[in-house]
Amino acid sequence: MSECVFCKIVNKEIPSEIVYEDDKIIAFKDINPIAPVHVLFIPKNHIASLNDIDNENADVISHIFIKIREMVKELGISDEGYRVVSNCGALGGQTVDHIHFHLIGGRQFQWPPG
Ligand code: DGP
Repeated sequence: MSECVFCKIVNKEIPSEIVYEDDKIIAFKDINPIAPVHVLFIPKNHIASLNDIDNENADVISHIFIKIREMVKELGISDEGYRVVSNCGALGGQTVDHIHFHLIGGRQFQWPPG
């Protein structure tokens, strides 16, 4: 059994607030939201980070971005703006080693990030 916390969410071994799911991906609310909208999109198959994207798994990554596009339209934040972030590795601030895309929105963000 996987020790990965996001694999456990995929397998429903731990609870989460799922907002979208299909056979390839799942999206759920971040446990520690930093904005009014904070949803994590992940592939169901374990991919560790951006460093592990290749020609074999690129389809699921593009699928995630199509679903993000659909969700921001549904949420009505597509015109006002939002941010999609994938932290990679220690310096990038990645704390869960299962690739994920943070969809954050509903407030003003600054640049550069800290
Ligand atoms: P990152 O720092 O980019 O690796 O972001 C990991 C995010 O995952 C962080 O914002 C908190 C969230 N997270 C960690 N564990 C859980 C969990 O068990 N459930 C949910 N819903 N989110 C989690």
